[in-house]
Amino acid sequence: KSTLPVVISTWDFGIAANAGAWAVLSKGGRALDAVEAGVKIPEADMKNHTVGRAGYPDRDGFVTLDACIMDEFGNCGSVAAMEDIAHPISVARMVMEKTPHVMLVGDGARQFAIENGMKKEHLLTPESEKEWKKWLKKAEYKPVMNIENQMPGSKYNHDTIGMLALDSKGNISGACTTSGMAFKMHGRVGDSPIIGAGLYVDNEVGGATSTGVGEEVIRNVGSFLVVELMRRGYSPEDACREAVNRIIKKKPQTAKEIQVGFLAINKKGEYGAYAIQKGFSFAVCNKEKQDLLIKGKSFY
Ligand code: SD4
Repeated sequence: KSTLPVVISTWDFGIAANAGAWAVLSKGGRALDAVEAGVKIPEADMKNHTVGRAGYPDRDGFVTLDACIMDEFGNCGSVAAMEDIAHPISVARMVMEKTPHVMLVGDGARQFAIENGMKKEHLLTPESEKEWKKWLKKAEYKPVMNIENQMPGSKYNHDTIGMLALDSKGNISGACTTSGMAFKMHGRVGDSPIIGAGLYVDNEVGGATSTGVGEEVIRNVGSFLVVELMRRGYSPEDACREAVNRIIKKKPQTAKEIQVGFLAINKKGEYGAYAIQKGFSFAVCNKEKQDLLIKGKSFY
């Protein structure tokens, strides 16, 4: 349970991202502005290889980014498999606000971003390129569980950032952004830019977001499921646990080998999380404490 305003986000790099959101929320700003400002921090972080600039490329060497955003009115915008633009979350917001559409992908998303003043940049850093070349030697695609603990220079290597905020008026918005699974197939899109899978908010109920192997989240329409369970009276943690259980029940063998984590908040500011595997954490920021990190519970 938390006082308003409040912002929560996935993984320990969520602490820095929450600080960006808090700068907006603490001044009475809108949740939508807060989540955009917040997730732009890991998007810009050169040490973070799973979100935005400096993200790991796909197996053909292209950094392709996925992001989506959703506000208290149910407006949403999304970009997928977009190259050369460092802040996909801002492009997703422009899709939401400036077009009649919800989702733009690939070249069309990049073209729209550039037409709207975003800078074209080379996003593959020498460090990420080196990791990719190392990977190419075996070219074995096996998503790494809790990648943040296992990659070299580990402190800043994390997965997707999903963020949910309630502003001082009690309105909710959410954002989700990622470079997707490292060394994925070219053109692969995960759950993160898909409304209902990687992110969902409903101003009557609350919001949810996810991280981990996106395929399993898409199959179960994970974030929408979590929100609908909260609508039926589940606490945020119980709703996240039920969504995780669904994934495990459908594919028990797969579930043993992968990580998926859900994070949720309801309109009262109560929050919770649940993951398949140990190692998932989330960051919470409100008036009382700005850098709280909570270990998510897990099935295994
Ligand atoms: C995806 N959910 O593209 C994202 C990536 C992620 O751990 O969170 N990886 O499937």
